[in-house]
Amino acid sequence: MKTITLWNEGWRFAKCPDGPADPAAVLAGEAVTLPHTWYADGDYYQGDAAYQKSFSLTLAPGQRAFARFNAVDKVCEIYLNGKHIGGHKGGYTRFALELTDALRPGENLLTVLVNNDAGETVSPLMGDFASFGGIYRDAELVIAGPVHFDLQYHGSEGVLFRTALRPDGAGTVTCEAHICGGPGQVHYTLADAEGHVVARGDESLTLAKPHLWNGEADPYLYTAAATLTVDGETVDTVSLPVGFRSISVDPDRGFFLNGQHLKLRGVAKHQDTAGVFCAAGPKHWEQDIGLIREMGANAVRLSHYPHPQPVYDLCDERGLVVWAEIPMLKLNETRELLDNAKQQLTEMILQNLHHPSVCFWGIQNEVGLMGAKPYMPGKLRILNDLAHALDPSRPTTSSNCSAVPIDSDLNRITDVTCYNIYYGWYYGDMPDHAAFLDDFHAAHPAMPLGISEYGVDTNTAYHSDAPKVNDYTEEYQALYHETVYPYMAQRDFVWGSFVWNMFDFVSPIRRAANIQFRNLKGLVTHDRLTRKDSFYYYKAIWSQEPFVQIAEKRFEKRAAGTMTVKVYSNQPRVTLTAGGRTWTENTANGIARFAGVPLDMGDNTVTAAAGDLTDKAVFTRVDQPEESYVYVDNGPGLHVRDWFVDADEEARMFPNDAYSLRNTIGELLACPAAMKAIDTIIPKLSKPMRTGPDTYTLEKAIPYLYPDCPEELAKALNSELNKIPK
Ligand code: GCB
Repeated sequence: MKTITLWNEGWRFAKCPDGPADPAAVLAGEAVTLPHTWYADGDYYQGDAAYQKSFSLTLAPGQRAFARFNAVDKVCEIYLNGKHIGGHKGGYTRFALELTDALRPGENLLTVLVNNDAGETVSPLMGDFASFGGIYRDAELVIAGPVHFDLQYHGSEGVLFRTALRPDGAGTVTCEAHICGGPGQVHYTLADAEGHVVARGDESLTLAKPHLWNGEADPYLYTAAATLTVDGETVDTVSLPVGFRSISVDPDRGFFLNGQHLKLRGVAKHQDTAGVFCAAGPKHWEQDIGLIREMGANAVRLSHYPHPQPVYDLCDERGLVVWAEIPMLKLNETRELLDNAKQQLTEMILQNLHHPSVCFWGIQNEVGLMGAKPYMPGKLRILNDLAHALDPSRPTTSSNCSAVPIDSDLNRITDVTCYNIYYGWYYGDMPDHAAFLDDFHAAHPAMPLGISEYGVDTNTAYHSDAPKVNDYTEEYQALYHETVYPYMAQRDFVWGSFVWNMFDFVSPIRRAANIQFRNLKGLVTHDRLTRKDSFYYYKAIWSQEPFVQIAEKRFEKRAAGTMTVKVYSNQPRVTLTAGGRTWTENTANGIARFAGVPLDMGDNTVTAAAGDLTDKAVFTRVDQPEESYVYVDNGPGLHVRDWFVDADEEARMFPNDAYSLRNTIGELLACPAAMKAIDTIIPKLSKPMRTGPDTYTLEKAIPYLYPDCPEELAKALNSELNKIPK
């Protein structure tokens, strides 16, 4: 029988800035326990590193040993006793390598050389998140008998279970076993949630009346098991959770689960959590999925890469509809990159196709960010066809961005398509959502449209009673979500929407709102300790669990004599008590608003009640507006865009010894060659540059001087400036 042992203890680790370590030599490194990442805020090391583990292992005759890694970020080569035993390219999927032939009696030395450089051939090549680096999910030692299910089959368990519903309502499980080491007999069983075996078979399983997996309403799971026997003796088993459900997406009416319409109320999430970053574990995953369910979301986009297996398990158990995707965020012309994308897509699908929660395979996110290139559709079609070939049962999806016009071919590749839209944040105004959705639907009446991202950054320290774009206040984030979500909710043709993002997450290139290295679009902070006001907005309109929550509690100090108290609740009416007076209001769009509530100097306790539910807040009247609530941005404009450039590209684009957009306007005005380049490439800039303040860098000033400046033009100008030595 196969034994699987966690192999997380007893590793040594070292960064290797001078190049890969000698895999045959003992590593002088620090002792670490897996899961482990070398990422630290402010120390985003991208390069070579090594892990090493000494162990002894004696195998019985015929036994085989494997090292299995649930993820190594991002590329690794693995050696046993100095002998190369294999490698893996891609930081988010599982793989196993055989140790057997390189094992020796006594002590063995396993060396994992890891590299997390951006590179040009292994996705992701860029992104608004970290390639953290490390063996950051569990490692396992697997000892198998001579005949076993092939755990090297694209990192799967060696057995694939594909569930389907027949038109007569019967459930089927098509089983596909990959056996190593010789012939064997495979027998399959299906057990219900109580563990009773309800179907048996040698190739497939059939159940006349399956209990359906029905999302949050009833996430019912079965367990499918495969038993491998040789001469009547059991030599291997694999069991995986499965579920029976049907899904479809209609371009006019949206998503259907088991024939019933289900509007997908989604959020997106990255895998990192404060303190441990990507090396999160079960308690973090439980907490995250718990918060998503508490808010009442019924769908999650597990972005921008495959997440740990237990997270998909939790989604199965909690009834969340999952969008799973590969880390394809920049698509170049190289053959290697496409081959690697195919490998990562194959691994994602074959490792996850048993999960009933997974309903969409995402093949790309914003590859057209810098403009769709003619080679892109062909390459994406290859990925789309591969996804269909591996799993015809699920729709493929993709996310485009504002740089991709509605009529682009990139909107004609996957079964359903989506946009990441940021009207009211990076560009445009909040009401622009309506026209965009309607225009897309009119142009593509047969293409189901979803919104794969929308959101704004906020630092919960900042507050305003007149919130506006780019002020990073908690109140602007709330206003934005309250305003824009109804545009999507009211349109049946929008099959789903996914808030960007459920949690603040690490982005090493961000500096906005005085919090470094974070994208702050979360509804919950990175440490999961603070639910921002917007969280309660969604809870009010999505969750069935009765609650009442006074908004703006962190906006405690008030300088005016009255305030509008906003209360989020999923109850029809809310009563507010303050200063001995009482008001009652109906809720609309999850909000009850009480205008003109008087505030006395000092503390004012306000109580909101709906039935038995109550919530309390204290607002303190002060003489002067609280200065710390205002974000002072000493370089306005570009923070919100600066992730468009990744760290490597950044070093190339902004060299120290030549001019670039990072020079101040004053420096550029003083350099005739630079001004000649500006007058030639973006003549629109030259007048406002001469008349406005000259202390900002041109990069930060462009959105003000020429708000619609095409990114391509700015890049072209930057390249010309780079030719002028300082
Ligand atoms: C996007 C990207 C996502 C970013 C997000 C943002 O469109 O797909 O990775 O994090 O925008 O916050 O700018």
